[in-house]
Amino acid sequence: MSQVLVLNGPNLNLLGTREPEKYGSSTLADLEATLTRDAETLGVSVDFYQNNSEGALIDRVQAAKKEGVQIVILNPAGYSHTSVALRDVFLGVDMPVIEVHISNIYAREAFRQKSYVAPVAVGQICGFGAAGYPLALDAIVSYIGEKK
Ligand code: CA2
Repeated sequence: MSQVLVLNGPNLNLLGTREPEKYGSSTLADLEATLTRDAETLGVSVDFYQNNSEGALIDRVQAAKKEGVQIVILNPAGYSHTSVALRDVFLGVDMPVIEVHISNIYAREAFRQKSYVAPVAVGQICGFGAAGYPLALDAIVSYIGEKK
């Protein structure tokens, strides 16, 4: 069974508690429950990790490679716009990544319109709210199928 890791960056543990106009009213736990159900239907295994620290996120990707995870769904949050190191780990361990943003980063401040991860990602989904994560899971199933 294909293994997928869903990785969420800084402050996404606050989902559903503040700024619902930007990030919706679903909590991270709601989102993970939805993805767990979807993964069962799609026949993939899904694991979750959220951390507010750059190094912890990088360590989790390196560990995922050793665990046999095939692909990561990543919302790098604020690190999207700053972190060369979080981009480099995907190249370093040769792990495909799909980037997700809840909001449309291209319709927001100029500093959010550049993502360091985007050029090394298989693709990016943004602007569809929390629904972007299940969309990414669907996309992954096709992507993994095509790679077989
Ligand atoms: O739209 C996205 O998914 C973002 O990655 C969210 C980040 C932001 O820095 C990116 O530019 C776009 C912010 C995550 C903060 O999440 C919160 C959620 C609820 C309440 C407060 C913060």
